[in-house]
Amino acid sequence: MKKIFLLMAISFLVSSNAPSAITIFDDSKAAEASGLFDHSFPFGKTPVIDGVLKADEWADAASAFIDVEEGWRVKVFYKRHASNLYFAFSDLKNKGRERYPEIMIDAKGDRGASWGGDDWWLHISYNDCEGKGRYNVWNCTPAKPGWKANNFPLPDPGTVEAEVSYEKLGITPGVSKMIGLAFNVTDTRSDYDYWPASARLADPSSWAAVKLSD
Ligand SMILES: [Ca+2]
Ligand SMILES: [Ca+2]
Repeated sequence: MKKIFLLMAISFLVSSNAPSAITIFDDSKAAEASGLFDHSFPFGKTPVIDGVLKADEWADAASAFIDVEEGWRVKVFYKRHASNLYFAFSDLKNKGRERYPEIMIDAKGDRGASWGGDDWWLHISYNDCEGKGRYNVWNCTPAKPGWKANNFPLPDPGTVEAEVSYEKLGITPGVSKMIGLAFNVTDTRSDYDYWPASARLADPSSWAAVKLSD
């Protein structure tokens, strides 16, 4: 019965050109594999954006991970408070190499297959880079309006914390809604690894559906 339901849900998504609404799956593993797992974006206490993960600072966050290669796993945390979304990435360095975190947000949660004006790309490396409706926009500066992060160079193991305001994203705080969310750790040349693993930078419909609710 679960498989039948899932096949029906997938066939609806494939056949419909309409913006896909929230799809309820009853098979969480298959839903996660499809990138449509319903994650929640928990409300938590405000962290200090200093590149140091203090004890309990992220204990109330949701977590995810990105396997770069065997023996190299980047951990990701995300949570929200009254007017900001918060993110942390740890283990961005391994044996002298580094990966730069990127946060992708489909603010309307419309799951468009191509980038729209509500889709954001935030890149953190030696500077901050951002794109609204575009990605790989390399007009990078030490800081950008509406969000902040600690930048490279980083001490081992490589930790970035970031704060992104609801206002920047055009999201009204305190309103229960679905957004699209994905993370990427990249060397900016040839290597890209994502959460969800099936996510792709070019396709916002491949990002995770995450619930902002109070
Ligand atoms: Ca901190
Ligand atoms: Ca969108």
